[in-house]
Amino acid sequence: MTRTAPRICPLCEATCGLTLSIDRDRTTGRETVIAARGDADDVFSAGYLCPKGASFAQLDNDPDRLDRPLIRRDGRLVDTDWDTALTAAVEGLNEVIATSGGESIGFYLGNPSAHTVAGTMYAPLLIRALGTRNVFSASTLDQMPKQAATGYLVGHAGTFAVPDLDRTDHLVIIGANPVVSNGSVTTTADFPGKLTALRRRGGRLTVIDPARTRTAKLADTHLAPRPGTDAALLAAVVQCLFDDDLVADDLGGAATHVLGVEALRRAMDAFAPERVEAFCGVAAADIRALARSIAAAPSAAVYGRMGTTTVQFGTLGSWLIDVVNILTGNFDRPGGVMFPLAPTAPSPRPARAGRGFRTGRWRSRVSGHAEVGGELPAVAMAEEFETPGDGRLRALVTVSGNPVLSAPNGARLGRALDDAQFVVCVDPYLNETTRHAHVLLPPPRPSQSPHFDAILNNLAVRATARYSPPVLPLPPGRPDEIEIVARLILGLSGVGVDADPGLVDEQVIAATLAKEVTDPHSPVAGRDVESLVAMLPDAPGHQRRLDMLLRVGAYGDAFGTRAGLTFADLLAAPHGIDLGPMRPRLPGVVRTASGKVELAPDPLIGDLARLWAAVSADDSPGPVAEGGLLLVGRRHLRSNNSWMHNLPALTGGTNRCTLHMHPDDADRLGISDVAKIRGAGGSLTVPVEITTDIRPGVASLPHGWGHDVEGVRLGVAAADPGVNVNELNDGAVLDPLSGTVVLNGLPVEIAPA
Ligand SMILES: Nc1nc2c(c(=O)[nH]1)N[C@H]1C(S)=C(S)[C@@H](COP(=O)(O)OP(=O)(O)OC[C@H]3O[C@@H](n4cnc5c(=O)[nH]c(N)nc54)[C@H](O)[C@@H]3O)O[C@H]1N2
Ligand SMILES: Nc1nc2c(c(=O)[nH]1)N[C@H]1C(S)=C(S)[C@@H](COP(=O)(O)OP(=O)(O)OC[C@H]3O[C@@H](n4cnc5c(=O)[nH]c(N)nc54)[C@H](O)[C@@H]3O)O[C@H]1N2
Ligand code: SF4
Ligand SMILES: [Mo]
Repeated sequence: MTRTAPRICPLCEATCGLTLSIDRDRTTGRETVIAARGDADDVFSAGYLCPKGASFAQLDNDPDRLDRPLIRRDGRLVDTDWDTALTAAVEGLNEVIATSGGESIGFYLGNPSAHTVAGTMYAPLLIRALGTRNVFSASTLDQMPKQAATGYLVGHAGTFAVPDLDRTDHLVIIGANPVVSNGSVTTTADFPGKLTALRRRGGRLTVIDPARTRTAKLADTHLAPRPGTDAALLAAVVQCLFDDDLVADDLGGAATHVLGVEALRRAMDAFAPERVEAFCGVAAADIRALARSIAAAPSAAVYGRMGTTTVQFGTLGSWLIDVVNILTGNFDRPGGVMFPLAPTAPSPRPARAGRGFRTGRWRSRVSGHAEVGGELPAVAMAEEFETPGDGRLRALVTVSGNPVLSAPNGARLGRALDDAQFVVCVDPYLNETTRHAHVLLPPPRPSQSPHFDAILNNLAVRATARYSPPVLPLPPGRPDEIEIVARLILGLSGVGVDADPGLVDEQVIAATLAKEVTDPHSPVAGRDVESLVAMLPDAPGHQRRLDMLLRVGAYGDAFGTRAGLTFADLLAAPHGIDLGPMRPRLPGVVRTASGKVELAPDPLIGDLARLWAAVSADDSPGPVAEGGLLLVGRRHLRSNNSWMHNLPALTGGTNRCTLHMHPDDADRLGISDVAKIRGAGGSLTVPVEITTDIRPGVASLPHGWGHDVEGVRLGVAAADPGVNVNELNDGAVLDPLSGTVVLNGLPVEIAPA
């Protein structure tokens, strides 16, 4: 017997709607997901899916996925029951807090947390319950520079402008490969289809990437710069906009909301295209043509991702991307870049000056790295464990992270975790990181978990409201991930791991509504908290919280005083509710101290000296040394960071851990099939694929491989382990404004093996 059920895909930022086929075993009555296809009725994705979504059933049924918690006894991880595991986790952490203080616990939040209700709505509360400022996440291996740049520009690090893909006339993609990644920090389903539609309506696509990626192959113009030089290239675009008088009149209507155009003009004056062309490896004429084509387009959107963030000048580059959008009149208007408004985002308030964005409110103990967005650099974890003294890390809690593979210094971190007093991991796999756990708490299968995109909706190119309830029931006594995290929180706050997990939600609801009713601009200003709480459904805590957020949000019913959304509407619409295209949101989104979009903030203008020094020191476009190349990353459509190499449907074929290099480099270095590659952190031997799809002087190697570690339970992945690219990287070079490590443009030496 087979039935179907809709379920939003949790595997990447595209958030496609899936239709799951569920089979019921006649004798046991047990239900299993057996297939997934795209949900044609989904209001956001209209049937799109990629191979990862299509293998949802394999992921759900992976025999290596842990069903029961593990606990360390006599040095070995063994099965235990939930009460024992949760109690041991809290006792172990409390002991560390009692002997060494809360600061001696580190917390690492990994990427899949952005796709779970537990990660988005409960993990932040767990951090608070731990009471530590040693918070690390995949953000400092990823988009933190974008957060910092946005923070300085609009005063808030979480308010991103995303390209209006459905309406733009000219899309400029820098350092991103959305045909493969399906888009990032821009949530849209079927990015490839959006690019085809752009071309079909007569629009232009420009791609800036040292590799001729699948995305670049669709472009009208492809520029291939030297890795790590985009900030200089963008500075030259800005210089050219000023110099050629291409700055939009009135900034396309945004001028009254923007400060600092003159300061910016002065700061960019030195970066003429002719001055940076050798450094960037892009002809001055091409840079000028790029500036002109953006300025001339009826609308244009410049969009940057990993290749612009995980580099030495990541924050400068992210800032200059939006500077170009602003100067060409493409900020906050249809066809340009716009600020999404999610259904659970607070209802818009009038413009007001805020406190602005600041970093360095605290610093890391060993290297003195500044806090950015409440986090310290992920690469600093190892030294914080290794270095004796007050405040030394003794314990780590991870939620959905695999930093031993995903971050530089992984081997060092692994050794540090071997010596750690206590490690708790919330993770479904026994992998390179979680094998160090003292207590390993596995969330249930995605089919047994609810789904709501509390974070990604804030990045969506079109607003929708969608919720997936669990498709399959949990076995009796089996907590879901929300309950696991909630019980840790209750245990750490002294209420007890056995308390009702819903208490966590009731506290959040009471605190949020207390603020709302006293805010004169809230749709529930002046109302009575208790009577609002009484209107929430008799339902699991996360659903009560979502109901509250929706009802005070922009599209909500304001608790019964206007027509609008409630959580019941989402339950009644299994394929989602469409809330329309993005709309202009200036000046309401601005929270800088001046109350304006600050085009030339001091920390960014200050960092230009570092960029200028690099431009002046190194005008040569060639490799750094004999055998020297710059290494960049590469993603594959059937891969997902470090944790999906265990599904047979996704492995093999072209999804291989190989080094891509240009034939000119291979000839020069005498390399045919296998190469030895050496970086500041170590060396690796890798199979080579020679291809003209990469710029000479640049090589690429994917990340997330290196599964040949003892003690992991990843049967399929271990059979084709690949190598861990992050072993080449000693993690010493960071973008100082964001604490983000350089992953793209890493200097390496390559020789025949
Ligand atoms: N060299 C190089 N390194 C990189 C990158 C690169 O481009 N080049 N990319 C970087 C980027 S962008 C990122 S985001 C990071 C990712 O870094 P991480 O987030 O640390 O690593 P992931 O590989 O995403 O690991 C995800 C972990 O979550 C677990 N997991 C999966 N689903 C769930 C779930 O539902 N709940 C819980 N609790 N756990 C779950 C998996 O088993 C795995 O252990 O890697 C970074 N590392
Ligand atoms: N299939 C698949 N999809 C994924 C993931 C995955 O692992 N696999 N990971 C997810 C995650 S966590 C993220 S963060 C996103 C990332 O999404 P993207 O950023 O779109 O993905 P990448 O493939 O890292 O693209 C970065 C591009 O930048 C180029 N590049 C490298 N250095 C430079 C440089 O200095 N300048 C310029 N201009 N370009 C440069 C690289 O050649 C590469 O093509 O993808 C998400 N989606
Ligand atoms: S693009 Fe693929 S992995 Fe991403 S949400 Fe859609 S089906 Fe899932
Ligand atoms: Mo990422």
